[in-house]
Amino acid sequence: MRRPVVASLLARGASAVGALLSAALVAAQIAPGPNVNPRTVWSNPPEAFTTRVVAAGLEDPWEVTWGPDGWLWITERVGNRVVRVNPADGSRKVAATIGEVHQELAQDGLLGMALHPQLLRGSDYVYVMYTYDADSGPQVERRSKIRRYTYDASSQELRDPVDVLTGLPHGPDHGASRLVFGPDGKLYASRGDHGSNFLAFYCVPIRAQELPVAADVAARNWRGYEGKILRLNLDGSIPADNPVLGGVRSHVFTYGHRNPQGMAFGPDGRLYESEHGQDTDDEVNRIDAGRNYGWPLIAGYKDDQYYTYANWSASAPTPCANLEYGRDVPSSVPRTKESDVNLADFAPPIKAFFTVPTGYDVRVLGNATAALAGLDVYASPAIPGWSPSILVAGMASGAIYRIPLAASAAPPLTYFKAQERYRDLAIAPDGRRIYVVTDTRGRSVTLAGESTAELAHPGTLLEFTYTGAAGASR
Ligand SMILES: [Ca+2]
Ligand SMILES: [Ca+2]
Repeated sequence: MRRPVVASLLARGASAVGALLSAALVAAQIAPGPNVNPRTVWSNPPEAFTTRVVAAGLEDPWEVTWGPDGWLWITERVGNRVVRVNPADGSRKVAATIGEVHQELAQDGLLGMALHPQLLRGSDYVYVMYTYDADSGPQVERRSKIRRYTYDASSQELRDPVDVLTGLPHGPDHGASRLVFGPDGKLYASRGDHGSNFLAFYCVPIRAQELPVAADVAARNWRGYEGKILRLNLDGSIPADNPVLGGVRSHVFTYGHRNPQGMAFGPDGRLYESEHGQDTDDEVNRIDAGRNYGWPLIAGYKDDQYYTYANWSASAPTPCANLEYGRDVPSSVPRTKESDVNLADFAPPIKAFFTVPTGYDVRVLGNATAALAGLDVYASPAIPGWSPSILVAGMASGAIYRIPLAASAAPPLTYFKAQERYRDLAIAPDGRRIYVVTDTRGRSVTLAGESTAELAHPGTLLEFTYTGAAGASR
Protein backbone atom coordinates (compact mmCIF):
# COMPACT_ATOMS: atom_id res chain seq x y z
CA MET A 1 0.00 0.00 0.00
CA ARG A 2 1.39 3.35 -1.04
CA ARG A 3 1.84 5.81 1.81
CA PRO A 4 2.50 9.50 1.60
CA VAL A 5 6.05 10.12 2.82
CA VAL A 6 5.10 12.83 5.22
CA ALA A 7 2.36 10.77 6.82
CA SER A 8 4.61 7.74 7.20
CA LEU A 9 7.34 9.77 8.88
CA LEU A 10 4.77 11.29 11.14
CA ALA A 11 3.34 7.92 12.11
CA ARG A 12 6.81 6.73 13.17
CA GLY A 13 7.49 9.89 15.14
CA ALA A 14 4.10 9.90 16.80
CA SER A 15 4.63 6.79 18.92
CA ALA A 16 6.79 8.59 21.48
CA VAL A 17 4.18 11.17 22.38
CA GLY A 18 0.52 10.82 23.29
CA ALA A 19 -1.44 10.34 20.09
CA LEU A 20 -3.83 13.17 20.77
CA LEU A 21 -1.14 15.62 21.84
CA SER A 22 1.00 14.84 18.83
CA ALA A 23 -2.06 15.20 16.67
CA ALA A 24 -2.57 18.69 17.97
CA LEU A 25 0.93 19.62 16.93
CA VAL A 26 0.55 18.39 13.40
CA ALA A 27 -0.14 20.64 10.47
CA ALA A 28 0.90 20.86 6.89
CA GLN A 29 1.25 22.90 3.80
CA ILE A 30 -0.29 20.40 1.43
CA ALA A 31 1.76 19.75 -1.66
CA PRO A 32 1.12 16.12 -2.59
CA GLY A 33 2.67 14.37 -5.51
CA PRO A 34 0.54 13.25 -8.48
CA ASN A 35 0.03 9.71 -7.20
CA VAL A 36 -0.95 10.54 -3.64
CA ASN A 37 -4.36 11.14 -2.18
CA PRO A 38 -4.03 14.79 -1.08
CA ARG A 39 -6.20 14.35 1.97
CA THR A 40 -3.59 12.02 3.51
CA VAL A 41 -0.70 14.50 3.49
CA TRP A 42 0.42 16.89 6.24
CA SER A 43 3.48 17.97 8.27
CA ASN A 44 4.37 20.04 11.34
CA PRO A 45 2.77 23.45 11.88
CA PRO A 46 4.60 26.61 12.88
CA GLU A 47 2.39 26.96 15.96
CA ALA A 48 2.01 24.79 19.08
CA PHE A 49 -1.28 23.85 20.70
CA THR A 50 -2.25 21.79 23.70
CA THR A 51 -5.30 19.57 23.50
CA ARG A 52 -7.95 18.77 26.05
CA VAL A 53 -11.13 16.71 26.05
CA VAL A 54 -13.83 19.01 27.42
CA ALA A 55 -16.88 16.74 27.12
CA ALA A 56 -17.46 13.26 25.73
CA GLY A 57 -20.55 11.15 25.11
CA LEU A 58 -22.29 13.69 22.88
CA GLU A 59 -24.74 12.14 20.42
CA ASP A 60 -23.37 13.40 17.12
CA PRO A 61 -22.74 17.04 17.94
CA TRP A 62 -23.37 19.06 14.78
CA GLU A 63 -23.19 22.76 15.60
CA VAL A 64 -20.91 24.25 18.24
CA THR A 65 -20.90 27.95 18.91
CA TRP A 66 -19.52 30.22 21.62
CA GLY A 67 -22.32 31.76 23.68
CA PRO A 68 -22.41 35.16 25.39
CA ASP A 69 -22.53 33.26 28.71
CA GLY A 70 -19.03 31.88 28.06
CA TRP A 71 -20.39 28.37 27.49
CA LEU A 72 -20.30 26.31 24.32
CA TRP A 73 -23.74 25.82 22.78
CA ILE A 74 -24.05 22.53 20.92
CA THR A 75 -26.75 20.76 18.92
CA GLU A 76 -26.81 16.98 19.05
CA ARG A 77 -28.01 15.74 15.67
CA VAL A 78 -28.99 12.30 16.96
CA GLY A 79 -29.58 13.27 20.59
CA ASN A 80 -32.19 15.90 19.60
CA ARG A 81 -30.83 18.15 22.32
CA VAL A 82 -29.43 21.64 22.61
CA VAL A 83 -26.67 21.27 25.19
CA ARG A 84 -24.57 23.93 26.88
CA VAL A 85 -21.10 22.93 28.03
CA ASN A 86 -18.97 24.91 30.47
CA PRO A 87 -15.46 24.92 28.95
CA ALA A 88 -13.88 25.40 32.39
CA ASP A 89 -14.98 22.06 33.83
CA GLY A 90 -16.93 20.25 31.12
CA SER A 91 -20.17 20.40 33.08
CA ARG A 92 -23.25 20.48 30.89
CA LYS A 93 -26.84 21.59 30.91
CA VAL A 94 -29.54 20.46 28.51
CA ALA A 95 -31.27 23.63 27.31
CA ALA A 96 -33.88 21.77 25.25
CA THR A 97 -34.85 18.31 24.11
CA ILE A 98 -36.86 18.70 20.93
CA GLY A 99 -39.35 15.87 20.73
CA GLU A 100 -40.56 16.78 17.27
CA VAL A 101 -37.17 16.04 15.67
CA HIS A 102 -37.34 13.13 13.24
CA GLN A 103 -33.97 11.44 12.96
CA GLU A 104 -33.28 8.18 11.14
CA LEU A 105 -30.53 8.76 8.56
CA ALA A 106 -26.98 10.10 8.39
CA GLN A 107 -27.94 13.65 7.46
CA ASP A 108 -31.09 14.44 9.36
CA GLY A 109 -32.02 15.27 12.93
CA LEU A 110 -31.26 18.42 14.92
CA LEU A 111 -28.75 20.32 12.79
CA GLY A 112 -28.20 24.08 12.63
CA MET A 113 -28.38 26.62 15.43
CA ALA A 114 -27.91 30.39 15.48
CA LEU A 115 -27.84 32.57 18.57
CA HIS A 116 -29.36 36.03 18.31
CA PRO A 117 -26.48 38.56 18.59
CA GLN A 118 -28.37 40.21 21.46
CA LEU A 119 -28.87 36.96 23.40
CA LEU A 120 -28.70 37.80 27.16
CA ARG A 121 -28.84 41.46 26.16
CA GLY A 122 -32.53 41.86 25.48
CA SER A 123 -33.24 39.53 22.54
CA ASP A 124 -32.95 36.11 24.12
CA TYR A 125 -33.62 34.15 20.96
CA VAL A 126 -32.07 30.92 19.76
CA TYR A 127 -32.90 29.59 16.28
CA VAL A 128 -32.58 25.92 15.42
CA MET A 129 -33.02 23.94 12.21
CA TYR A 130 -34.09 20.32 12.20
CA THR A 131 -35.96 17.61 10.33
CA TYR A 132 -39.45 16.48 11.25
CA ASP A 133 -42.05 14.12 9.84
CA ALA A 134 -44.82 16.11 8.13
CA ASP A 135 -46.97 13.00 7.61
CA SER A 136 -49.35 12.30 10.49
CA GLY A 137 -49.83 8.69 9.36
CA PRO A 138 -47.40 5.79 9.11
CA GLN A 139 -45.50 7.23 6.13
CA VAL A 140 -42.50 9.50 6.63
CA GLU A 141 -42.56 12.83 4.85
CA ARG A 142 -39.19 14.31 5.78
CA ARG A 143 -39.22 18.11 6.03
CA SER A 144 -37.01 20.70 7.60
CA LYS A 145 -37.97 23.71 9.68
CA ILE A 146 -36.44 26.69 11.38
CA ARG A 147 -37.77 27.32 14.87
CA ARG A 148 -37.16 30.09 17.37
CA TYR A 149 -36.87 29.50 21.11
CA THR A 150 -36.58 32.01 23.92
CA TYR A 151 -33.79 31.38 26.40
CA ASP A 152 -34.76 31.66 30.05
CA ALA A 153 -31.48 32.45 31.80
CA SER A 154 -32.86 31.69 35.27
CA SER A 155 -33.86 28.10 34.45
CA GLN A 156 -31.21 27.80 31.69
CA GLU A 157 -33.86 26.37 29.39
CA LEU A 158 -35.19 27.13 25.95
CA ARG A 159 -38.94 27.73 25.94
CA ASP A 160 -41.80 29.28 23.94
CA PRO A 161 -41.10 27.67 20.56
CA VAL A 162 -42.26 29.60 17.51
CA ASP A 163 -41.96 28.08 14.05
CA VAL A 164 -40.26 30.54 11.72
CA LEU A 165 -40.20 28.61 8.43
CA THR A 166 -41.60 25.11 7.90
CA GLY A 167 -42.13 22.64 5.09
CA LEU A 168 -38.66 22.86 3.58
CA PRO A 169 -37.95 19.72 1.52
CA HIS A 170 -35.26 17.56 3.10
CA GLY A 171 -33.95 14.60 1.13
CA PRO A 172 -32.55 11.27 2.32
CA ASP A 173 -28.96 12.55 2.00
CA HIS A 174 -27.01 15.84 1.68
CA GLY A 175 -29.16 17.78 4.11
CA ALA A 176 -26.84 20.77 4.78
CA SER A 177 -28.89 22.94 7.27
CA ARG A 178 -26.23 25.25 8.64
CA LEU A 179 -27.93 28.30 10.14
CA VAL A 180 -26.23 31.65 10.79
CA PHE A 181 -27.25 35.14 11.82
CA GLY A 182 -26.11 37.90 9.45
CA PRO A 183 -24.84 41.37 10.39
CA ASP A 184 -27.87 42.59 8.40
CA GLY A 185 -30.20 41.03 10.99
CA LYS A 186 -31.29 38.25 8.62
CA LEU A 187 -31.03 34.47 9.00
CA TYR A 188 -29.09 32.45 6.44
CA ALA A 189 -29.84 28.74 6.03
CA SER A 190 -28.19 26.23 3.72
CA ARG A 191 -29.98 23.51 1.74
CA GLY A 192 -28.32 20.46 0.19
CA ASP A 193 -28.99 18.70 -3.09
CA HIS A 194 -30.63 15.71 -1.30
CA GLY A 195 -27.87 13.38 -2.48
CA SER A 196 -29.56 13.21 -5.87
CA ASN A 197 -27.72 11.78 -8.92
CA PHE A 198 -25.45 9.93 -6.49
CA LEU A 199 -25.21 6.49 -4.87
CA ALA A 200 -28.67 5.08 -4.00
CA PHE A 201 -30.44 8.15 -5.42
CA TYR A 202 -28.66 8.18 -8.79
CA CYS A 203 -31.87 8.35 -10.84
CA VAL A 204 -33.20 11.42 -9.04
CA PRO A 205 -32.21 14.62 -10.86
CA ILE A 206 -30.29 17.32 -8.99
CA ARG A 207 -32.31 20.52 -8.72
CA ALA A 208 -29.57 22.86 -7.50
CA GLN A 209 -29.68 24.81 -10.79
CA GLU A 210 -33.48 25.08 -10.86
CA LEU A 211 -34.96 28.28 -9.48
CA PRO A 212 -38.28 28.58 -7.64
CA VAL A 213 -41.28 29.57 -9.74
CA ALA A 214 -43.69 32.32 -8.69
CA ALA A 215 -46.73 30.07 -8.21
CA ASP A 216 -44.81 27.79 -5.83
CA VAL A 217 -43.49 30.66 -3.76
CA ALA A 218 -46.98 32.19 -3.54
CA ALA A 219 -48.32 28.81 -2.38
CA ARG A 220 -45.46 28.45 0.13
CA ASN A 221 -44.28 25.35 -1.68
CA TRP A 222 -40.52 25.40 -1.22
CA ARG A 223 -39.61 22.63 -3.68
CA GLY A 224 -37.26 24.97 -5.55
CA TYR A 225 -35.00 25.30 -2.54
CA GLU A 226 -32.72 22.27 -3.05
CA GLY A 227 -29.03 23.12 -3.34
CA LYS A 228 -29.53 26.74 -2.26
CA ILE A 229 -28.59 29.20 0.45
CA LEU A 230 -31.66 30.92 1.84
CA ARG A 231 -31.94 34.38 3.40
CA LEU A 232 -34.97 35.14 5.55
CA ASN A 233 -36.41 37.72 7.89
CA LEU A 234 -36.59 36.69 11.53
CA ASP A 235 -40.32 35.98 11.15
CA GLY A 236 -39.60 33.68 8.20
CA SER A 237 -40.83 36.06 5.52
CA ILE A 238 -38.92 36.82 2.32
CA PRO A 239 -36.73 39.92 2.62
CA ALA A 240 -37.75 42.67 0.22
CA ASP A 241 -34.13 43.04 -0.90
CA ASN A 242 -33.51 39.38 -1.70
CA PRO A 243 -32.27 38.84 -5.26
CA VAL A 244 -34.75 38.36 -8.09
CA LEU A 245 -33.73 35.13 -9.83
CA GLY A 246 -35.45 34.02 -13.01
CA GLY A 247 -37.97 36.80 -12.44
CA VAL A 248 -38.90 35.55 -8.96
CA ARG A 249 -37.99 36.83 -5.52
CA SER A 250 -37.96 34.04 -2.94
CA HIS A 251 -35.89 33.04 0.08
CA VAL A 252 -33.19 31.90 -2.34
CA PHE A 253 -30.03 33.99 -1.93
CA THR A 254 -27.62 31.85 -3.97
CA TYR A 255 -27.86 28.57 -5.89
CA GLY A 256 -25.81 25.77 -7.43
CA HIS A 257 -24.72 24.23 -4.11
CA ARG A 258 -24.12 20.55 -3.34
CA ASN A 259 -23.98 20.09 0.43
CA PRO A 260 -23.04 23.34 2.14
CA GLN A 261 -22.42 22.37 5.76
CA GLY A 262 -20.29 25.35 6.75
CA MET A 263 -21.27 29.03 6.88
CA ALA A 264 -19.93 32.00 8.82
CA PHE A 265 -19.67 35.76 8.41
CA GLY A 266 -16.21 37.30 8.42
CA PRO A 267 -15.03 40.59 9.95
CA ASP A 268 -15.47 42.06 6.48
CA GLY A 269 -19.23 41.45 6.77
CA ARG A 270 -19.06 38.85 3.99
CA LEU A 271 -20.55 35.38 4.18
CA TYR A 272 -18.17 32.44 3.73
CA GLU A 273 -19.34 28.91 3.04
CA SER A 274 -17.94 25.42 2.61
CA GLU A 275 -19.41 22.51 0.74
CA HIS A 276 -18.63 18.86 0.40
CA GLY A 277 -17.55 17.67 -3.05
CA GLN A 278 -18.14 14.39 -4.85
CA ASP A 279 -14.85 12.43 -4.88
CA THR A 280 -12.91 15.71 -5.35
CA ASP A 281 -13.27 19.46 -5.07
CA ASP A 282 -14.62 20.42 -1.71
CA GLU A 283 -15.14 24.17 -1.89
CA VAL A 284 -14.81 27.28 0.21
CA ASN A 285 -16.90 30.05 -1.29
CA ARG A 286 -17.59 33.71 -0.70
CA ILE A 287 -21.35 34.02 -0.92
CA ASP A 288 -22.71 36.97 -2.90
CA ALA A 289 -26.39 37.63 -3.56
CA GLY A 290 -27.82 36.01 -6.66
CA ARG A 291 -24.70 34.16 -7.74
CA ASN A 292 -24.56 30.63 -9.12
CA TYR A 293 -21.98 28.37 -7.46
CA GLY A 294 -21.96 25.87 -10.31
CA TRP A 295 -23.10 22.52 -8.95
CA PRO A 296 -23.64 20.06 -10.59
CA LEU A 297 -22.33 21.53 -13.85
CA ILE A 298 -19.07 22.77 -12.34
CA ALA A 299 -17.26 21.31 -9.33
CA GLY A 300 -14.52 23.44 -7.81
CA TYR A 301 -12.92 25.63 -10.45
CA LYS A 302 -14.05 25.59 -14.07
CA ASP A 303 -10.93 23.69 -15.07
CA ASP A 304 -12.03 20.40 -16.68
CA GLN A 305 -9.92 18.57 -14.12
CA TYR A 306 -11.26 15.16 -13.17
CA TYR A 307 -14.93 16.11 -12.79
CA THR A 308 -17.53 16.08 -15.54
CA TYR A 309 -21.24 16.18 -14.83
CA ALA A 310 -22.96 12.89 -15.67
CA ASN A 311 -26.75 13.26 -15.51
CA TRP A 312 -27.96 9.73 -14.78
CA SER A 313 -31.65 10.62 -14.78
CA ALA A 314 -31.35 11.74 -18.43
CA SER A 315 -29.99 8.40 -19.62
CA ALA A 316 -31.32 7.46 -23.09
CA PRO A 317 -32.33 5.28 -24.72
CA THR A 318 -31.61 3.04 -21.73
CA PRO A 319 -33.58 4.46 -18.82
CA CYS A 320 -31.68 5.17 -15.63
CA ALA A 321 -33.60 2.52 -13.72
CA ASN A 322 -32.00 -0.15 -15.93
CA LEU A 323 -28.49 1.04 -15.16
CA GLU A 324 -26.20 0.05 -12.34
CA TYR A 325 -24.61 3.00 -10.56
CA GLY A 326 -20.86 3.17 -10.41
CA ARG A 327 -17.80 5.20 -11.27
CA ASP A 328 -17.86 3.77 -14.80
CA VAL A 329 -20.55 5.93 -16.37
CA PRO A 330 -22.50 4.15 -19.14
CA SER A 331 -22.47 5.82 -22.57
CA SER A 332 -26.25 6.38 -22.40
CA VAL A 333 -25.72 8.88 -19.58
CA PRO A 334 -25.16 12.38 -20.99
CA ARG A 335 -22.00 14.11 -19.78
CA THR A 336 -21.20 17.82 -19.76
CA LYS A 337 -17.67 19.21 -19.68
CA GLU A 338 -17.16 22.18 -17.39
CA SER A 339 -15.69 24.22 -20.25
CA ASP A 340 -18.86 23.67 -22.30
CA VAL A 341 -21.01 25.31 -19.63
CA ASN A 342 -21.76 29.02 -19.64
CA LEU A 343 -23.31 30.25 -16.41
CA ALA A 344 -23.80 34.00 -16.50
CA ASP A 345 -23.53 34.47 -12.76
CA PHE A 346 -21.04 31.72 -11.95
CA ALA A 347 -18.97 32.34 -8.83
CA PRO A 348 -15.84 30.16 -8.58
CA PRO A 349 -14.71 29.10 -5.12
CA ILE A 350 -12.09 31.14 -3.31
CA LYS A 351 -10.53 27.76 -2.62
CA ALA A 352 -11.20 24.26 -3.93
CA PHE A 353 -9.56 21.27 -2.33
CA PHE A 354 -8.78 18.79 -3.29
CA THR A 355 -8.67 19.14 -7.03
CA VAL A 356 -6.91 16.19 -8.64
CA PRO A 357 -5.79 15.73 -12.24
CA THR A 358 -7.92 13.92 -14.80
CA GLY A 359 -6.68 10.34 -14.67
CA TYR A 360 -6.42 10.31 -10.87
CA ASP A 361 -7.55 6.79 -10.05
CA VAL A 362 -9.99 7.14 -7.20
CA ARG A 363 -10.36 3.35 -6.98
CA VAL A 364 -6.66 2.96 -6.18
CA LEU A 365 -5.88 6.19 -4.33
CA GLY A 366 -9.24 6.76 -2.66
CA ASN A 367 -11.76 9.55 -2.55
CA ALA A 368 -9.95 12.89 -2.46
CA THR A 369 -12.50 14.94 -0.57
CA ALA A 370 -11.61 16.23 2.86
CA ALA A 371 -15.40 16.27 3.43
CA LEU A 372 -15.54 19.88 4.59
CA ALA A 373 -18.16 20.65 7.21
CA GLY A 374 -18.29 23.50 9.77
CA LEU A 375 -16.47 26.74 9.04
CA ASP A 376 -15.49 29.82 11.03
CA VAL A 377 -13.55 32.97 10.29
CA TYR A 378 -10.59 33.69 12.56
CA ALA A 379 -10.23 37.41 13.18
CA SER A 380 -8.22 37.72 16.40
CA PRO A 381 -4.69 39.10 16.88
CA ALA A 382 -3.96 36.32 19.41
CA ILE A 383 -2.24 33.95 16.99
CA PRO A 384 0.26 36.00 14.98
CA GLY A 385 -0.39 36.02 11.25
CA TRP A 386 -3.72 34.25 11.36
CA SER A 387 -6.19 37.11 11.02
CA PRO A 388 -8.14 36.95 8.85
CA SER A 389 -8.27 33.24 8.02
CA ILE A 390 -10.95 30.70 7.32
CA LEU A 391 -10.88 27.66 9.58
CA VAL A 392 -12.84 24.71 8.24
CA ALA A 393 -13.40 21.21 9.60
CA GLY A 394 -12.41 18.19 7.51
CA MET A 395 -14.38 15.09 8.43
CA ALA A 396 -12.90 12.45 6.15
CA SER A 397 -9.34 13.74 6.60
CA GLY A 398 -9.42 14.36 10.37
CA ALA A 399 -7.92 17.82 10.09
CA ILE A 400 -8.79 21.47 10.53
CA TYR A 401 -7.75 23.53 7.52
CA ARG A 402 -6.68 27.15 7.59
CA ILE A 403 -6.98 29.37 4.56
CA PRO A 404 -5.52 32.86 4.99
CA LEU A 405 -7.98 35.19 3.27
CA ALA A 406 -5.14 37.30 1.95
CA ALA A 407 -3.51 34.27 0.32
CA SER A 408 -6.36 31.93 -0.48
CA ALA A 409 -4.68 30.64 -3.65
CA ALA A 410 -1.95 28.94 -1.59
CA PRO A 411 -2.47 25.35 -0.46
CA PRO A 412 -4.52 25.11 2.74
CA LEU A 413 -2.65 24.57 6.01
CA THR A 414 -3.72 21.67 8.21
CA TYR A 415 -3.96 21.52 11.99
CA PHE A 416 -4.92 19.07 14.72
CA LYS A 417 -4.55 16.06 12.41
CA ALA A 418 -5.94 13.03 14.24
CA GLN A 419 -8.09 9.98 13.75
CA GLU A 420 -11.28 11.99 14.13
CA ARG A 421 -14.16 13.28 12.08
CA TYR A 422 -14.21 16.99 12.83
CA ARG A 423 -17.76 18.26 12.30
CA ASP A 424 -17.77 21.86 13.46
CA LEU A 425 -15.67 24.38 15.33
CA ALA A 426 -15.97 27.51 17.43
CA ILE A 427 -13.39 30.13 18.34
CA ALA A 428 -13.25 31.57 21.87
CA PRO A 429 -13.24 35.37 22.08
CA ASP A 430 -9.66 35.28 23.40
CA GLY A 431 -8.56 33.87 20.04
CA ARG A 432 -6.31 31.33 21.76
CA ARG A 433 -8.79 28.49 22.20
CA ILE A 434 -10.44 26.62 19.35
CA TYR A 435 -13.25 24.18 20.10
CA VAL A 436 -14.07 21.31 17.80
CA VAL A 437 -16.82 18.68 17.91
CA THR A 438 -16.52 15.20 16.42
CA ASP A 439 -18.87 12.68 14.85
CA THR A 440 -19.61 9.44 16.66
CA ARG A 441 -19.03 7.30 13.57
CA GLY A 442 -17.84 7.35 9.97
CA ARG A 443 -14.52 7.15 8.17
CA SER A 444 -11.39 9.17 8.80
CA VAL A 445 -7.68 8.80 7.99
CA THR A 446 -5.06 7.35 10.34
CA LEU A 447 -1.77 9.10 11.08
CA ALA A 448 -0.29 6.62 8.61
CA GLY A 449 -2.57 7.99 5.89
CA GLU A 450 -4.91 5.04 5.69
CA SER A 451 -8.70 5.00 5.74
CA THR A 452 -10.24 3.90 9.04
CA ALA A 453 -13.60 3.68 10.79
CA GLU A 454 -11.96 3.70 14.23
CA LEU A 455 -12.26 7.14 15.77
CA ALA A 456 -10.08 8.38 18.62
CA HIS A 457 -12.67 10.61 20.27
CA PRO A 458 -16.18 9.96 18.97
CA GLY A 459 -18.89 12.40 20.04
CA THR A 460 -16.48 14.71 21.83
CA LEU A 461 -15.91 18.41 22.39
CA LEU A 462 -12.17 19.07 22.10
CA GLU A 463 -10.28 22.22 23.06
CA PHE A 464 -7.07 23.28 21.30
CA THR A 465 -5.15 26.05 23.06
CA TYR A 466 -2.45 28.06 21.33
CA THR A 467 0.79 28.10 23.34
CA GLY A 468 3.13 29.94 21.00
CA ALA A 469 5.46 29.11 18.19
CA ALA A 470 6.25 25.41 17.78
CA GLY A 471 9.50 24.51 19.52
CA ALA A 472 9.60 27.73 21.54
CA SER A 473 10.13 27.43 25.29
CA ARG A 474 7.32 28.70 27.43
CA1 LIG B 1 -19.07 25.52 -6.78
CA1 LIG C 1 -13.62 21.62 -11.72
